Order: sequence, then structure tokens, then C-alpha cells
Amino acid sequence: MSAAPTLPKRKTGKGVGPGVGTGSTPKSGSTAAAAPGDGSGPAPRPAPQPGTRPGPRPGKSIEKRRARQANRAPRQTRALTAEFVAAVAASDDVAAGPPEVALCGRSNVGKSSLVNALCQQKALARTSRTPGRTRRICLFDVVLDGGQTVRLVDFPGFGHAEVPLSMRDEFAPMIQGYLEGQTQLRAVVVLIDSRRDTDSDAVGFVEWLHEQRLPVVVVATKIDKIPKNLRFPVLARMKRDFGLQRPPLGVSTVDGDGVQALRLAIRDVCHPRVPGKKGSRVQP
Ligand SMILES: Nc1nc2c(ncn2[C@@H]2O[C@H](COP(=O)(O)OP(=O)(O)O)[C@@H](O)[C@H]2O)c(=O)[nH]1
Ligand SMILES: [Mg+2]
Repeated sequence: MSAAPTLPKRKTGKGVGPGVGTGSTPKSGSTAAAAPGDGSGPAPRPAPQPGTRPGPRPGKSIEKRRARQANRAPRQTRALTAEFVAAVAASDDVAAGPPEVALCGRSNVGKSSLVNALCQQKALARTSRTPGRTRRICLFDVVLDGGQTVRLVDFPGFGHAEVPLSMRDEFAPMIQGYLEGQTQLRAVVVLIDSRRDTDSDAVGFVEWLHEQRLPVVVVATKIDKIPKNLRFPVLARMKRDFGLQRPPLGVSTVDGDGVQALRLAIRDVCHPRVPGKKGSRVQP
């Protein structure tokens, strides 16, 4: 899909600007942690004396530390249930539901597989080796273990060379119309195959999303296909090419890399925390 600079600006004004991101620095691919005592890492702790146990650090009682840990929200979330809601052609075709996050990207980039991984289901969204099989916008509601419900929107792929041009033309307005019209949309996850060179279509699409004031999360898919020592340079190149503030999140539905981080980011953008109120989230 090509960028559409002449379109009227999104009017809902609910976006908080680009870069909501999970943009977390990738774990995999980063260089190994410095070995203790090599001068680059923290100084090694002194070995405990025989018969003694290391006590709490001065001024910090164990009770205080435990209480703080108990209050801290767990940095993981599971999908309790997930269900297919509808396959639609426009945002008007379905009643407004929970806050939504859309997954966009070329056909075959791994959108449906990622929906399944986020939902912790094997075959909720239909995956296929043949590009261009999904022809409708598929909606899935996921209930997370904190009780929050989010809607995942699986778009048909766009811009794949193996998809007939007529079909690409059919999808572009459908996707664009949905992105502009859906008031429940909180963010767009743009999936890029980590093995491919950056294509200008995808860069234009991300720029267009920024113009619409829609938060964007760029995700590098199939990261398992990239050798670990090459992951950092690949993600750094994508950061540069897309003009991101942080490297994209590398994900793999094969070994699960990045899926938990993305699920957390989706939860947080759909159900943001109430500032100053521990554990409370804004009601949609
Ligand atoms: N190695 C690997 N293959 C993947 C991954 N995600 C998806 N695939 C494969 O890529 C192909 C297309 O996936 P699909 O989810 O249908 O892509 P979609 O067209 O964007 O929905 C399928 O054969 C998947 O098994 C991944 O993380 N790693
Ligand atoms: Mg699909």
C-alpha cells in the first residue's frame, strides 16, 4: 500500500503520537554480558565467608524489599481466553468493542501466526504458506489474566509480489478505511520480515500512520531465522531505515522471542495505567 499524503487528517485525535512502542532493546543479538572482573562490568561481589550468609544491604530491610516486590506488577501477562469475533470489510461492519490493536504487514510476514502466539492458541487465526489467503479483516478478542480484554485486528497482507495486483488494489482502501475510521484503535503493529531489505512501501506506510497520529509499534518477524550475532545489526538497520527512536522488537512465533513483550505492550497501550494508582488501569 502506498502512502496517502493527500488524505484528510484523522479527526478522532485519540492518538498519543508515534513511538508508543515496545521499542525495547532486543535481548537476543546483543553482545554477551561482560565477564566479572574484566574491567568493563561491575566489580565482583566478595565471596561470602564460610559459615556466614550475606545479609541485607545496609538500610534496606528484607521486609521492605519483599513488600516492594509484592506491590510490583508482574512483567508478564497471559491470554486466558481468545475468540474469533468477525471477518469484516469495514470498521462499520461490527459494533464497537474493546480497545484494538491492528497488525499490518506484507502477506506472509507472519501476522496470523503472531495473532495465534499472542492469544496462546495454535490455530485461531488461519496461517498459510501461500501469500494473500486472508481477504477480510479478522477480529479476535483476547481476555488477559489481569481481566483486560483487547481486540487484535488481523489485516489482509498488502504489497506482496506474489499477490495479484488487483487484489492489492482491493485491500489498500479497505485497510486505510479501517485505520481511519475505527475509533477503538489504540495502536498499529507493523510487521517487517527481519530477513528482507527495507522496502519503501513499508517506510511510507509507517510515515502515513505517524501522520494519522496513530501509535506505531514496528516488529521484526521471524527473528529465529537470523543468526544471533546478526540480530543486533539487523534491528539497528531497521531502526535507522524507519527513523525509529528505538530498535524494533524482534519476535519469533517459533521460539517465542519477543511475544511476551509485545503482549505486554498491547495490554499497556489498550489499558494504560492510572498515574499514581498502583495496579489501576484506565477503563476503556
Ligand atoms: N521461522 C518462522 N516462520 C514463521 C514465523 N511466523 C510465521 N512463520 C511462517 O510464515 C508463514 C506465513 O505466516 P502467516 O502467519 O500465515 O503470515 P500472514 O500472511 O502475514 O498472516 C507460515 O508458513 C508460518 O509458519 C516465525 O516467527 N518464524
Ligand atoms: Mg494471515
